[in-house]
Amino acid sequence: MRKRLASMFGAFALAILLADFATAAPTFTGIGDLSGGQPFSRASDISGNGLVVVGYSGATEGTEPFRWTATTGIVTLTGAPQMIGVARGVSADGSIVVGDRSSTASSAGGPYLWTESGGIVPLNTMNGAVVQIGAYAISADGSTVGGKAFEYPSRGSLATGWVPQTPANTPGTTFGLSADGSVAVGTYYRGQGPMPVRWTSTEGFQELGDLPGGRTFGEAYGISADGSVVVGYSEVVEPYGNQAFRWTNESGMLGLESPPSGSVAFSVSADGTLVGGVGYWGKFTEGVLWDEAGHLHSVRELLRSMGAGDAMAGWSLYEVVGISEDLRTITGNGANPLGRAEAWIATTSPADVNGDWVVNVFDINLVVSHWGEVGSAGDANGDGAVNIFDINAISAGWSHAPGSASAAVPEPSTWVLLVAALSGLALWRGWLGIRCGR
Ligand SMILES: [Ca+2]
Ligand SMILES: [Ca+2]
Ligand SMILES: [Ca+2]
Repeated sequence: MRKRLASMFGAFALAILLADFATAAPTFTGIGDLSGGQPFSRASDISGNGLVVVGYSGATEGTEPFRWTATTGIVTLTGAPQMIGVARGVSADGSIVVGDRSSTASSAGGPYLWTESGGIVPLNTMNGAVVQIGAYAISADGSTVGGKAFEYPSRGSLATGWVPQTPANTPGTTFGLSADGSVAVGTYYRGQGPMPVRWTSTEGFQELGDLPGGRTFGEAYGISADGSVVVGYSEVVEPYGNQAFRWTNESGMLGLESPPSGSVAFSVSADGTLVGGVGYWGKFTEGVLWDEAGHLHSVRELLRSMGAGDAMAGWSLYEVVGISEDLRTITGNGANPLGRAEAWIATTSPADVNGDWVVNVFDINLVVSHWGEVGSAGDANGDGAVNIFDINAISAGWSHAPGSASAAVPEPSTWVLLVAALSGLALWRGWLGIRCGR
């Protein structure tokens, strides 16, 4: 017994030593811009697997759609320049992209769908007539495209072409689709302005409500994978003082925590827990994330508190437009150190094992609950095992936020870490006991 305790103490001491070498940093990367033309890029969406960002960028002949991966960098969508247009949506695996293009001498303009194998497929007809504009969303499985045709909220596929969402008696746009494409969200125009709406084939349009104050006015931009959570904005102070909302069937429309000058939510994670968008503090614009409780966090502060301050030096982060399925990667837009508009991509710290963009006691709890397992849940240091080294990786990567990001969560005082480590050791000991008892 004494020998076992001694060996455990030895492991614990070794882990403490190794903590100094733990690397648990988030990443922040500018996406760059296409060569030639205006030096800017703008992200529209990120694939569910977090590996592909799509958007548009200035190039020699004008604005071209781009597709970005870590290995290829930013490349024009077709590989062939001079397709003037934008990319707005990408499928979960990154292989299918939708957007709009301008007409040229050789091709009609309008919505398109792009695949790695098939290249550009025009989506510009409905019932044989040329559709005006445009494709805004694609379902995670790539089966369904959403947008507007003849100014009406519409959806469709390569097989069906565009189909107006019915009843279609008001102009509007579909901005988001559930993973299987069966639920659409967006806006239609009625009364004082756009109304946030949710649509299914069986129920048709459902107005999502309005936050108190201002006009009855808003838009829905993001939807969870199962279609149960919708995010967007609603006007609360006339004119155009907007507040981000999160809607569920159970709660209805609820306002998310908002800075003094307003906010807009653009994106929600597949599981509905993490929301991304923009917050306005007077003349300052900040990319923000809302946690599951609806609390607001500056992305800049979250990244800085986890140790990515240097990578962001000189950048302004203006908005978050996409979140990967595992919550760990986000994309957005900002201004680079030269003051030019540039898209960016960021990943949370490996020590943030529960993917809420804060490294704190809840990450330790997750490690403890997976103690002794082999696998990725709770593996903060990426060695495939869940043990004391993960507790140390978390303590090394702990969020040290001066602002609101961690205000609700205590700093890792010695007793917190000690209790966590001891409870982990107790579990570990139990696990060893079972193993030795065979
Ligand atoms: Ca209102
Ligand atoms: Ca966390
Ligand atoms: Ca580990």
